[in-house]
Formats: sequence, C-alpha cells, structure tokens
Amino acid sequence: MARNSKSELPPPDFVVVANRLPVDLEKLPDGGRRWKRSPGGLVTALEPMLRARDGAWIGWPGVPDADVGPLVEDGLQLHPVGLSAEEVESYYEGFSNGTLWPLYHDVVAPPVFHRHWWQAYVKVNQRFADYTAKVAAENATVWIQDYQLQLMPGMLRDLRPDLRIGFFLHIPFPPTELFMQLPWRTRIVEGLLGADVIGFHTAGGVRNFRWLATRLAGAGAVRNRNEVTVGRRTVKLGAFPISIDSAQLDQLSRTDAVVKRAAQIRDDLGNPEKIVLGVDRLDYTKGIDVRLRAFHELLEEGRITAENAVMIQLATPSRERVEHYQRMRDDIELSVGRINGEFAKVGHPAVHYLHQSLPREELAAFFLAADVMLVTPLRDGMNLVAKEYVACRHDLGGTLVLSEFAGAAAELTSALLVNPHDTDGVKEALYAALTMPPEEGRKRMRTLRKQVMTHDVDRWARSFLDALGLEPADG
Ligand code: ADQ
Repeated sequence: MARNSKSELPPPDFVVVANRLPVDLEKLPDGGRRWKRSPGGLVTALEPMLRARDGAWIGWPGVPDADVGPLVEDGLQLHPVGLSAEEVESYYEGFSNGTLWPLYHDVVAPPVFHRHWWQAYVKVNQRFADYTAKVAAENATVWIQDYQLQLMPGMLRDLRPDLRIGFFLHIPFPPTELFMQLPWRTRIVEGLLGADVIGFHTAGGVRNFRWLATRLAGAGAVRNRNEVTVGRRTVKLGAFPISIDSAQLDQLSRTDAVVKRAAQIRDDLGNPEKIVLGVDRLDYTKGIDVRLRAFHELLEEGRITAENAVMIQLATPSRERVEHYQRMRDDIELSVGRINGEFAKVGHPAVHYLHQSLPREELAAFFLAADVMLVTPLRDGMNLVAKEYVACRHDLGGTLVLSEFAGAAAELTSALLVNPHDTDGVKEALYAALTMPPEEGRKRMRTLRKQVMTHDVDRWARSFLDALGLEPADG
C-alpha cells in the first residue's frame, strides 16, 4: 500500500508527532518565509534515533494558515500539519492552554470549559491522526507527545492497527478528583488507551491514570501495577522522568567564554555577596510570585540587604495572547517594581527582571554565577531548569531550592525542598541557602550531580522506546 501519498519521501519506520515541529516557519517583512530551527531538549534527544531510522517528525509549523509541504532537513523528514487562525485560538490557546493546562496543574488557575474548544481539539487531533496514518510505514513505531494530542493514540489505532504507538505526557497527570471535572474525561482516557505505552514523569501520574482507566474506560487492572488491559490488548503505563543533555551542558559551562561571562555578570551586578536566580517560561504555574514574595519579606525584615543579595528573574515570553498570562505578567512586573521602589539604589536594583529569551551560553553563565537557584512552581511535570542548573555547577557551587510539587523533586532530593504555598517555608529555605556552609553546599551539589549526570535525556528516550519494544538504532 502506498502510505506516503503526502510526498515522494520514503515511508518512515519511526515517527515522532508533537504539537510543534522542531523548526518554526517565520514570516519575513517582505512577505517571504523561512524555516528557523527551534532547538529543544526533545529534538536533541530524538535526532540521532530519527536519523538512524529514516525517521519523520510531524507537527504544526508555529504560524496559522501556513500551507507548506513536507521537507527534509539534515536527513530528517519534517511534515507540517496546518492549523487555521481559528484553530490556533480554539484548539491551542483554548482547549490545550485554557482548559487542559490549568486543569492538569492542580487548577492553580480556573480551567475554562467551552464546547467549541473541545470540538476543535477533536478535529485537530483527527487531522494529526489522518496525516500520520498516511505517512507512516507498515508496522512503524509512532511516538506521540503531550497534552495537545491525547485523543490521537485512539484515533490512530482505529486507522492503523498495525502501528506500535507510544504516548508521553510532559505535564503532570492530575489527581483523579480534579480530572473528573472535565466534561470529556472518558473520551480523553479512551484516547490515551489507544497507545501501547503511556509514559508519565512520576509514579503519581501512573497511579492517577490507572484509577481513571479502570473507572471510566472499563480497562482491566492486572496484577502488574504498570499495566491495564483494554479488550485483548495490554497497555503499559510507566514513569519516565525526562532529563536534559547533561554532558553537553556540563561541557558548555566549563568553556572559557561561559566562565568569563559568569564573572562579568557578577561584576556588572556590583559584586554582591550572593546572587539569587529564577529562570522560567513566564507561566502562572511556575510560582515566580512566590519567590518574589519571599525575597521581598527577607529585605523588609532586614535579614538581607539589597547590597549583599541581588535577585535576577529571567522570564521567557510565553502564551502572550492568553488573557490569564497577560494579567500574571502585570502582577509580576508590579511586584518587581514595588521591591525596587522600596529597596533599590540608583544604579543598583534589588531585582533584575528580563522578559527575554536568552541564548544557551548566556543562560549557562547565569546558572554558573548564581549562588542560589529558586525553582518554586506550584505544580510542574518535571522542570528542566532545576536539572540544567545542576549540570552547570561543575564547581560544586550554588544551592538549589526546589518545589516539592515539581516532578524533579522525586530525583533531586538533596535540594532544599519547599512547599511553594508556604511563604514562611520558602523564605526560610531561601535564607538557609544564602547562609549555607560551603561544605554542606558542595556535598548536596555532588549528590545532585550524580543523579543529573547519569540520568540524561538520551537515557530517558531509550527507556521509553525500550518499553515500546523498539530495538536500539544501528548507527
Ligand atoms: P516547560 O513548562 O517549558 O516544559 P521546563 O521544563 O522548565 O518547563 O523547560 C523550560 C526550558 O526553557 C528550559 O530548557 C529552560 O532553560 C528554557 N528557558 C526558560 N527561561 C528561559 C530564558 N529566559 N531564556 C532561554 N531559555 C529559557 C514542559 C513541562 C515541564 C517539563 C518539560 C519537559 O511544563 O514540567 O519538564 O515540558 O517535559
């Protein structure tokens, strides 16, 4: 059967499907268009496997109404799936980011349930499934990524029962009571159960999903806690904590350029005793307000001064068209303004706030310069920033303060773990980090590095694909 009717490209044996392609289509001022690589951890981890197997990546090119065909980039097949401007609003900004994102993050913001958003979600998932069914080779392995595509495993199985299908959720799978709020809860669970392997970051996600699969979708529980049965099929469930390209970041942070830049950052800040750092996508789940409050109170109480401790918050712009994000950005910028209004001196802000995306080397230099790293999400699937910080601290310097509600807390137990809802607790942990005896700091960092350097993103991808039964790629 000629599967690949979409193009002249050979039918791929290994297909990754994600909401976004690893390249973005950019519209130029002269009306032209060009592809720009958007390097992320996932691409880095999967690229070697994709190349070794004539793999393909299917995803949205990042701009609405872009009618573009498949292309080959460095030997990698890229297949764009188009979304209309209306679908970007209802499927992506709406159901994915206005319904599922807050619901799956413990409703830290109220999820909005709109039937027309749901309909768009169904339609777009079906489009991804139809496209993948046409492109994938006979008996190919398809790995579907994340919350935007939870109906796709079931839809794809209906179209192509010969495929081996994996699904990985990058955000938390919520407690069952919260998931039950979703009017379309059964459809989502059934959609996911179309996969052969469903991966989560933590064992908690596996437990929550397993309970729902048996209650809502009639899945059978088997003795092995990491499996359920659906008719005659067995679906494996597993915790696969994602990671980063640890060795690459470790190397980068050892380069002369990064080491010098870290020293220069400290110098530019007026050589304070301590630098406190936050690095996040600007999102209400990340608890940026929590850490600003803790820092503010320590200043108010006179336990620290703006001369000896300086805070830097780097925030990548994110989902700027969603209303909740606009409000949250205003709130954060108001807090930064307040703290500086009270405690800054001319030329010496107490909090430096950059609403910018920074290059990798620059980020590594900030990590290396920071004495305290504050990672305080209210809920986070994993949180790669915490692992990136650890990977950059080859000098064993720096202290990580980490929220218990980040998936990373399960592995990074030598961090100072905090409950982000407990302002006093966060404040005390921040103070403890600022005053930590160097020997204790080094001991903690050594243990953290043992974990991060041995559990990288490649190991994550391999363990998932191993569970899916994909042999290691030759080459
Ligand atoms: P995110 O919510 O995006 O990911 P995270 O895991 O922290 O969260 O990854 C953010 C990435 O953006 C990091 O690699 C970080 O270095 C980068 N970044 C942040 N601020 C930046 C800045 N100002 N400039 C440049 N880069 C910046 C989702 C889930 C997470 C899960 C990941 C992977 O929400 O819980 O860890 O997917 O599964």
